[in-house]
Amino acid sequence: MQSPAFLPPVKRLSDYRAPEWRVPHIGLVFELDPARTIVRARLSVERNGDHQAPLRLDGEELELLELAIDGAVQPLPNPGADGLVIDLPDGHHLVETVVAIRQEANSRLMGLYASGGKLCTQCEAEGFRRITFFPDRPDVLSRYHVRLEADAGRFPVLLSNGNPAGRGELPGGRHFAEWDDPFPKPGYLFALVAGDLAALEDSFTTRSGRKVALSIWVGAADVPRCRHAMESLKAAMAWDEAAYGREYDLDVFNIVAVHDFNFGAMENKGLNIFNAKYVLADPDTATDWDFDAIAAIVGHEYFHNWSGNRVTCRDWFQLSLKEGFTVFRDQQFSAALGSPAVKRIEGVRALRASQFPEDAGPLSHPVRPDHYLEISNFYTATVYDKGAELIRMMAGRLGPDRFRAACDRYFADNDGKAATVEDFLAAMQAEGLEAPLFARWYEQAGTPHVAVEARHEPGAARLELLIRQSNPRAADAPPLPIPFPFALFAPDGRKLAEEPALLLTERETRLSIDGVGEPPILSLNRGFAAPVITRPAPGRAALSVLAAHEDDSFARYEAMQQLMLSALTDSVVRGSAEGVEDVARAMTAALGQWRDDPALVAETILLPAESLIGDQMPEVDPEAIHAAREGLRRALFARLGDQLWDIWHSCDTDGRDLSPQAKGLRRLKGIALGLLLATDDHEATAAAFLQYADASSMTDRMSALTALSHGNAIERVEVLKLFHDRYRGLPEVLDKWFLVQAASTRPDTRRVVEHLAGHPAFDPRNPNRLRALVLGFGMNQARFHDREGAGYALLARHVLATDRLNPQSAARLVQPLTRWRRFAAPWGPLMRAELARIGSAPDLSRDLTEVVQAGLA
Ligand code: B3K
Ligand code: ZN
Repeated sequence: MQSPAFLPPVKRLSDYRAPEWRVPHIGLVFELDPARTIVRARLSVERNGDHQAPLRLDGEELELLELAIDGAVQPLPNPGADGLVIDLPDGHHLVETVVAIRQEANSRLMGLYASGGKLCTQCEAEGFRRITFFPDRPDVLSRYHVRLEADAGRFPVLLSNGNPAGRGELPGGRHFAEWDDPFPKPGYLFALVAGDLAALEDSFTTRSGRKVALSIWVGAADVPRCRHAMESLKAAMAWDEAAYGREYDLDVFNIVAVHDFNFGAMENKGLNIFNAKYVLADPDTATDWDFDAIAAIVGHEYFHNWSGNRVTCRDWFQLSLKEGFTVFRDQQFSAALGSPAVKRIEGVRALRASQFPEDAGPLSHPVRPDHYLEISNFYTATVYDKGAELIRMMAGRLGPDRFRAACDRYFADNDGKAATVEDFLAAMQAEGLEAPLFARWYEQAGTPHVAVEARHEPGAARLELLIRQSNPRAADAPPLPIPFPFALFAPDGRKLAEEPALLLTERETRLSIDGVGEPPILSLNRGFAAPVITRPAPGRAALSVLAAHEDDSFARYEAMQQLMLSALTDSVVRGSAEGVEDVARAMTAALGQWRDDPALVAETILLPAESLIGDQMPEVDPEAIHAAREGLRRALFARLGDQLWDIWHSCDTDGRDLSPQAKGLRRLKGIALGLLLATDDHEATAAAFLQYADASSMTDRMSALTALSHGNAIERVEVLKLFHDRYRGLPEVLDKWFLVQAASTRPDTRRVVEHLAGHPAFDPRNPNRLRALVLGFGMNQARFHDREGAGYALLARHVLATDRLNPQSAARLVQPLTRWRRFAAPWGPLMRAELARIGSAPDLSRDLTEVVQAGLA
């Protein structure tokens, strides 16, 4: 493989230095124009400490038109590839620049760009330097005053951060708006939006009596579909006051939805910008999953106002300080809105589906990484989701009152500052947490393993436990503090003992429990208290007992999952169908309780994804796994058909009913339908078609479409056409149509994906569409991995084409190939070859280079 001609230097946490210059105030004037925007910046700069270093301003793809120092126009310097270096004699100066930006050529969607006739920005992590010359690092905090000028007809709405500070007419049909943000912030939180937008408006009065005007801005036709996002926002504002004592601090809060966006949403101060997919919803266009995701993301971005904006990060290595904490906060919020047990199950499933494999693969890194090439590659499941698990462990250890006190202290001590993980830990320690131990979790990559050996002494009625922790990725690293609650059950299901507060702190822990007269069944890491892998999994007899009798709902779910995984891995490795009867029995019992808690039963009976089955195997054979899982589905259909039909007939809901109960019924109905379609059974395909046609919600419509999408029934073709024709005008809904076909396990899926890449509605510049079709296919384990490597070649073509347009997207798209080491021949070697071919292409972006290099190393 040819090495890249140019590799920018690796950035290291250990190289951190305080900024040499501060910028207490910045004034910005934007002369917005569809083709070429002029940006005038006035920076008051201030030397930070006793040194002679020049002022360094980052800048990228900016055309410098003017430079003035303290009012004196300077000869135009030639900016280097990454910015301006200016020698300044004194301690305080005024630096003024004028630059031009050609935002219509911006397909990276970083900095100022155009989306559907609107102009908008994305600055995190390093996009502000694509707008103006500035020290673009999170520890340089400034007060912003912004003036936007634009054509009044084309851009009637002009928004920026903070509070409105004036607006008026200008000659030539132009107008202006001014915005003032009283809270100092780093450049990554800057935002502007200009366009022809309409708002859903509402208000929220904070507990101290501040009336905040709330607006969600979209195209006029979409205003009615913003109601759920607005209700979610108000709920989030009230929840943050009640749960964390955090109040909103500006007079206005604006959300804008755009269709072209690199990720979910962005927490810019007072002006959140959202991927439209996480704003627009009504029962006809959004599934229950979408409704929940909107509430979670609206909450997440709102919660950043404190965990991220009022207290920001000193440097990007501290990213989890705001992201892990804010994910934890949004998880608590979602739990409060729905069922805590179901939310926990969903959270752990997501962690195992993305973070565990990441931590076991070539992109593994600590929650606080110590180096990176491109920070955009570190907005990962590890930083977000494992980061949230670390906060959860600390919160659990302190208990609600002391955790709240510790958070209050953290916010009070660091308000208006750029903080570090150490600052957070110091606040936790002040309330009694063993912070130096928990700090270790931030430094170590890899998922820890906890192995438990049990010895029962019947004579002494004693159980001896030897518990060993290890981290295969960091063998020499110090042991971690691991909360490890467990319980003991008798074979008849009685609970014998419970240990809710055990904290493992050593490599080996020995415990002796008296009064245990019979050999018990161990239920370990109850509630998934720690993000670890526990070994060995209990045998199927023990799992059947736990699945039926555990009183911790997560542990009951876990036992059922383990039972299914055990049956599936046995079938893959030994071709044995032995486990099926145990699964069928446990499932029959679980289904018997569906009326009590349909959502929980739905989670419990959900078959593990093929990728998760692969994660349990020494090496992945995608064909054998697919065959085993299909075999189990058919066996369950044969044994449980009557019960499943009964559920399918009984779970009708009104699509407008978004209560947890109604959502649970729809979820259960969808999962039941999926099992009923394990074969191309006529009655089942007819039922699916009927469900599609009669659906009063997108949830029912989508579960029918998904269930049909894998089979051969003619109804599949028909519902795909109906769906396309009904939703062709709504991009965030049409994405579902692309995804459902890319995720189909039908043998012709790759050819379908190739065909869809030529569909007039496929636009590789749109991240949502690209993700739906191409990443959707890359994550389809059964069909991405064909024996000729044609799926890999398809992905590679899209990765290389995308890299020219949007490096962040390309670096995400390539990730399925980086897992080649886990796959058996012929797949693994073919994946590696394709990855190497991508790596040898000329002029790869820094983003893609970093991921490909790590994948090949
Ligand atoms: N903070 C942003 C993510 C920015 C991603 C930059 N590559 C959204 C969020 O986590 O809330
Ligand atoms: Zn976030």
